[in-house]
Amino acid sequence: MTESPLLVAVEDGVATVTLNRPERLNAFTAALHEELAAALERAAGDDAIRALLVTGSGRGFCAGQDLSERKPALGETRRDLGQGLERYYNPLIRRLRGLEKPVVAAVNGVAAGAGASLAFACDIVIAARSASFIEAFSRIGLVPDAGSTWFLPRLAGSARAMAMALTGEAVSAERAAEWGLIWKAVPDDALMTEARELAERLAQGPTRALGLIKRALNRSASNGLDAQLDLERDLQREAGLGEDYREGVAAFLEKRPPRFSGR
Ligand code: LHQ
Repeated sequence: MTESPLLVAVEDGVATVTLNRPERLNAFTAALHEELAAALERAAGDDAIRALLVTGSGRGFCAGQDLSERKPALGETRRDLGQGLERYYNPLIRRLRGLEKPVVAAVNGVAAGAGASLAFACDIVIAARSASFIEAFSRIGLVPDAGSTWFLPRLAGSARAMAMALTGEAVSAERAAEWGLIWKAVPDDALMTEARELAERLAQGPTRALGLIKRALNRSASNGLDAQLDLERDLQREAGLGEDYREGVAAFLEKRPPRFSGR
């Protein structure tokens, strides 16, 4: 039996999603995309899942599109790569950003091409010190996709974004953290423990409020201050009606840790 390209395990409110094509550094195939889309749909609809942890098996995180699947056929002069983006990558990035639950990426090794985009689309990225981020697209005559041209300048600034995209040079995990591309770089052997602890902590948090925080920060990328102030008012109204707000305040006043239900 062939192994599934995606492993999903749900424990303590965390769905751990492991890209599982280690012999190809977890490069994306159509089958991997289909399984990832199903896992994200499930995570969105299942109240028992309150945080996601995305990682890769083996020595890589994700090497982007599996190039052997997209190789132009002999004699073929044109191939519409936009179709693959429309069908798989763009919905993936939209699903991750739109999922109103925290998504942690544990980048265990190289994240290249759309694999780097995948990491940048997650909410909190922790990387092993030996990991690296490569905007590999220009190396093969392509343009950064799956959100990279949106994420990079916002996370690292336009000078770094432009140099990464034009040169395709690898950026180490530590430099990525210095630049603000990711949350932090940790020793390789601490990666999974740290990432799991973080995901578990988030899964015990006020899930509804965490989802609204995510929505607010995502919208701030395109909103002016006035629109953002209005949005904060609306979201705070919503959060203030939640059970978790009542519990948070009660726990504070009673000097005890809160027990959030996620509602
Ligand atoms: C791979 C891959 C891979 C297949 C490693 N495919 N086998 C594109 C087109 C269409 C529509 C939508 O959007 C996209 C988005 C994209 O993502 S384009 C960018 C695609 N990705 C790349 O160009 C990266 C290609 N990979 C690499 O440059 C290197 O593998 C990196 C720098 C990631 C890692 O280098 P090494 O650590 O030296 O590993 P390696 O190259 O030896 O790779 C290990 C194996 O994995 C190797 O197979 P082999 O049979 O020789 O052991 C590679 O061929 C295979 N592999 N990436 N994307």
